Amino acid sequence: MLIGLVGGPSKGKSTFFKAATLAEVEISARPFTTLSAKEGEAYVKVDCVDKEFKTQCNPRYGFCLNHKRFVPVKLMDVPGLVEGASEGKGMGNQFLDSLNEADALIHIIDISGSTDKNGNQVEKLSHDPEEDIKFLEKELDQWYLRIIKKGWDKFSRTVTQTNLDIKKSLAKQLSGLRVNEETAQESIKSLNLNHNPSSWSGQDLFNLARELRKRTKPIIIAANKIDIEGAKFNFEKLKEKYEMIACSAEVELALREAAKHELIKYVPGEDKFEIKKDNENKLSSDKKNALHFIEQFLEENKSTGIQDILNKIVFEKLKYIYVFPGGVNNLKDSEGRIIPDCFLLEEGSTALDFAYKIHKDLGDNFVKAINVKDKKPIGRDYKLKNRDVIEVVTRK
Ligand SMILES: Nc1nc2c(ncn2[C@@H]2O[C@H](COP(=O)(O)OP(=O)(O)OP(=O)(O)O)[C@@H](O)[C@H]2O)c(=O)[nH]1
Ligand SMILES: [Mg+2]
Repeated sequence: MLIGLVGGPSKGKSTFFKAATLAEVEISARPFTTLSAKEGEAYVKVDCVDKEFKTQCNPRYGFCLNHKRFVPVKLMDVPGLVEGASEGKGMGNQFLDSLNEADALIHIIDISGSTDKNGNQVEKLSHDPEEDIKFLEKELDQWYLRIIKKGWDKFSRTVTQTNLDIKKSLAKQLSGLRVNEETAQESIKSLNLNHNPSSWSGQDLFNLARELRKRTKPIIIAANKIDIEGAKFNFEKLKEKYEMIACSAEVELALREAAKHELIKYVPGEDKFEIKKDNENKLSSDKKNALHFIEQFLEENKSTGIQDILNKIVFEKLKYIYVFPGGVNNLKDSEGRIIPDCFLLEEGSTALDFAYKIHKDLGDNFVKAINVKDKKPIGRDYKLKNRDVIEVVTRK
């Protein structure tokens, strides 16, 4: 799974990326700091099943803190987008194509209104963040349209002349945008388009681009820089109209770095942190003040918002579920790790899909599965539920 971070320059994409992945990336108030796309590992946070089994897991990937399991998902940081990016303005459009692979997008906006559309610093609350939301959607639509238009004449002629199945042909033509037959079919239907693409107008193509973009790249808006005084005013104003979560990438980054340097204990997504005992006297007054500010911020906002955004996009927007492989009498792998894995699967996945997700051989030789929690057998078509622990029994 890949989640892309998008938005105008200086809105805080790289700060969000660094806070979520702790990867080294450059952050600065100068617009266009990021020059190329970069991938890193972020995490969704789930309740680990280890507690239910009265044990402590040892994840192979990700980590587990206080029985909260952090399961890896790929995150991508990209350069800032400006108006006209789809026509090559700003950093151009080449990096937009690197978002082809993204399952969903997080749109980072500066809800404090202290950066303009080109990323320049301005008086706070002076730039209307709603403009950024509108322009980004438009740029993404134009990006899809550009790809659709590539080779469109030949494509539409062939489909019309040889009477090809439109949903199949469209899915094939736009597979780079992750358009499948179902998405193609639903989009054509919802736009009331006929099955003769040569007759579609320019407006039809634009509508199709928009429809496909919405279906293949669900978006959550991250209302960033909520820590800046006055930002809440903008947030309250816009939250009725748009689906957005308030966040402070900067506060999350400070917490994650302090935890990395073992100054504090912090479980990402929580509303509190703890200064490690022997550190209390060693902290400089600057650090103490910063931690005090963060403490107040968390008290007021309940969390930095970063984890909420990642979880919401994966579990609510993309509707993934999480399932653990395990054995009825043994939760360890061959290297002694307890409940080493946790897999993210699409809603509706079956026991057989799960077997294939672990290994092709497990799928090919699938006999049955066992629900480890109640030790009952389940068939290949069993629909998996969140927090299931499943043992796959094979022929060999
Ligand atoms: N107050 C506050 N400042 C933030 C926050 N997030 C980012 N910033 C600041 O905003 C500026 C831009 O941050 P970046 O993360 O580099 O922004 P970007 O969106 O990656 O910018 P480009 O790479 O130029 O597109 C930096 O000075 C950050 O310190 C936040 O949550 N609160
Ligand atoms: Mg950046």
